[in-house]
Amino acid sequence: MTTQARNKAEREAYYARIDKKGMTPLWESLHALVPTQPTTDCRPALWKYAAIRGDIMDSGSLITAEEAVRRVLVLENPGLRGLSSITPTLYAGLQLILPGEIAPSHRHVQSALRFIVEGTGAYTSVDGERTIMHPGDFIITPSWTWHDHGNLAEADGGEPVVWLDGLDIPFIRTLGTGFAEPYPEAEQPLTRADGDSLARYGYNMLPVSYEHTSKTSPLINYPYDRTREALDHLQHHGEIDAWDGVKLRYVNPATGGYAMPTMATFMQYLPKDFRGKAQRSTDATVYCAVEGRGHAVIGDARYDFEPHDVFVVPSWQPVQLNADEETVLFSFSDRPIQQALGLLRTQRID
Ligand code: GTQ
Repeated sequence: MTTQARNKAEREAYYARIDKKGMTPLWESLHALVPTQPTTDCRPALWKYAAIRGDIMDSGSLITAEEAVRRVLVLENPGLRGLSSITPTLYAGLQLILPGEIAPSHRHVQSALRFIVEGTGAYTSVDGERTIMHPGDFIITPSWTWHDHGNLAEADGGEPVVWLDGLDIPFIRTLGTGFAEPYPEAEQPLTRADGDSLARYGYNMLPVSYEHTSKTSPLINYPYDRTREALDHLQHHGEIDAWDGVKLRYVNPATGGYAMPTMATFMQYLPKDFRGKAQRSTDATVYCAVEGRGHAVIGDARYDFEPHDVFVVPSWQPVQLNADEETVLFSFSDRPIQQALGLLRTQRID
């Protein structure tokens, strides 16, 4: 036996011995554990809405919202199958609610965002306030607040409504801090008028007595018509950034920080024929196309998107956004977590 083979056999025997005692040698995995740059199981992926819309609608005849509690098709990253994760820290799913249905009230530590994809007539109630959903609205369910969803009866103009859920489920699972409980009734009582939080917090003013204690924005709905108006004004009169087009960040009006403590949300406008420069960042990002069409180049693969399509860009993979028509993209990531911990890195390439 060569010295090398003897060493190898000796080491394997040693590893087997310490394995039985719950130990493993660092030197065999050091470089994988502490990589020179991010390595991740998260892969670029695209869900074409046209290809999955039928499956979402089929779920409506398979199970009621009440029985399902939340009737959602989870978008699983192909590199993270079985983990209900679209990125290592974030969960995304498409939720369906039919006219007349109620998704019963509950609360949980996980924060949720809703980005409305199609349909009108549905609503969500958060902490005693009901807000009607419109396509393109960004709606917040803060950690540990009661929330139930409903949809007006067909006679009142209700139609199937689908929205994209974004939650910090994998992150909370990693921390081991998840608690949840059902509300004793299907719906919580409404204690505030529709539009209450918008009037209080959504007009660049705050009630004089307001003191912010929550980590989450007090505004529950950021309506699309206003977001769109801001983007439109800026694309006419402002600068078009060569990487991002016109990109706005949703804020907590009481702090100027992100609207939610664990998830950052953005909306951006790309002009027709925009060819974005490449960039990368350590926050894996989920995009949902709202208007227009175009393609993202992630690494060296091309992903063509149109309205309602969802795609994900993993940590540190170069991405370029391109538009063939005037395009609007919603996106979210765990950027607030990374920034709070001093971990975020971003790089504009070119
Ligand atoms: O609407 O409360 O997609 O609790 C996953 C878990 C939605 C919700 C999801 C949830 C919800």
